Amino acid sequence: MAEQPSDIEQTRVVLTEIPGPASQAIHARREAAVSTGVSSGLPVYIERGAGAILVDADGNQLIDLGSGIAVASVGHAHPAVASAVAEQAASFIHTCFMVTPYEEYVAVAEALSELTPGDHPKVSALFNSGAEAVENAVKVARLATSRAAIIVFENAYHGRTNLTMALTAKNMPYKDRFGPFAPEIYRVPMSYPLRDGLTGPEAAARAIQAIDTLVGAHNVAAVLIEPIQGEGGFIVPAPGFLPALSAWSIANGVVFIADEIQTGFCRTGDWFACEHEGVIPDLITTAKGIAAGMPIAAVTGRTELMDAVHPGGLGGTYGGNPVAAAASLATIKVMRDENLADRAREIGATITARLERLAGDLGAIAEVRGRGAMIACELVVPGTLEPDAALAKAVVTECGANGVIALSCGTYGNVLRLLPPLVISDDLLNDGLDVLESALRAASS
Ligand code: PLZ
Repeated sequence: MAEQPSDIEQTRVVLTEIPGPASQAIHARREAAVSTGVSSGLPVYIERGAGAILVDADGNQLIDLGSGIAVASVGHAHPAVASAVAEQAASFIHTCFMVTPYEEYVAVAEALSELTPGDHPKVSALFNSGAEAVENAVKVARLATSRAAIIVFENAYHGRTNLTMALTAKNMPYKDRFGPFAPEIYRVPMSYPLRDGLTGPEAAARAIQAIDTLVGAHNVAAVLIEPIQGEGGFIVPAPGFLPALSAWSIANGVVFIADEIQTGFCRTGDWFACEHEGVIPDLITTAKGIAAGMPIAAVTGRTELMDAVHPGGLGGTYGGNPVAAAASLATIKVMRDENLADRAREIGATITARLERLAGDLGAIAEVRGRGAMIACELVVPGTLEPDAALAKAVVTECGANGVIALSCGTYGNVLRLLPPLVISDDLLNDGLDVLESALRAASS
């Protein structure tokens, strides 16, 4: 199938109020049909997309600075991914790998062995969502070590299933009244340079002391950590924190699991965020950017850990579905061919420079942080470190009204985060940032 260039121009176009009348009409139907338990940040109903532009039901062209939460890294409806999906769907859609396997699954596992950090023998198992990958990494670590305790961190986000709710830190909206939660999960302090002022080794010593005191190293199956925390506020641990935890894990027979579901696949300017400090995880969980929006996730790790599991111990009906696997292979090829890790660094440099200039003018920006095309600013009441969630919310709303999709995050909801598609042009990025900047200036004045 030929790769059709899209007819959607990479420019922002605002034709109506946002959400416009067509979106509002669909929204009225939604209110009668969809649970209010599922909410949408910006209820514009999307009809088409290309690159970094989403087109809504009213014909508005929105700049996507969120990539559907770090998923559409190669851009929306990339022609190579779209044709891989169409070709695979026309060929066969499903067999269940546990019933009759197919090559695409194997090829994704091969790519993961090659791309993930470390040149030790590795194998993968494929799943449908990030949460499912995290659950399975925990299963593998517990079985391989015959230990139960899992160490997680303040501000962590690992999913919404029962086990992953227990692993996730924040109560609202993820956990409130959904318990009881899974046992043997222990939360220890994270390195959060803005708020703890500690060096990486100091913060690691604090976390390790908590583990030794509260749990005992010999009871610990795994340390599970996002190398840069995503939902928790784009918190970049101080240099040395991750290497110290990794070294402690090795010394104590503890499985070090990097949750790279949000940070992986070129987002931070490397294939994986762990690479930045040369950390080699025993197991790594991936999803999101791996397949540009088709649901697929993976656990990749040391063969001796992964293969400790009895045959049939891991699986699921759809895990590594052929269409999603074909999308993943096409996505990885685009990332390689278009050198998107380097592009992520350029995007990060542009965003950081602009936000830092703005931080010079606005006391509300306590810190600009992140890596590659995963950049955030933390908003506070000027002159304090008191989180200002209302300001973050006002800015996101104002961006939406002007045709820019921006996201907030953070345990305190006070962090504005930028995760643009890595194929965004400089012009479009700067237009989006102009809107964001005006919104921030207006809302904080
Ligand atoms: N681990 C590090 O970022 C998903 C969730 C949004 P799933 N983050 C976005 C929301 O409110 O549900 C995520 C992540 C990290 C695990 C997950 C979970 O991935 O594919 O959403 O299950």
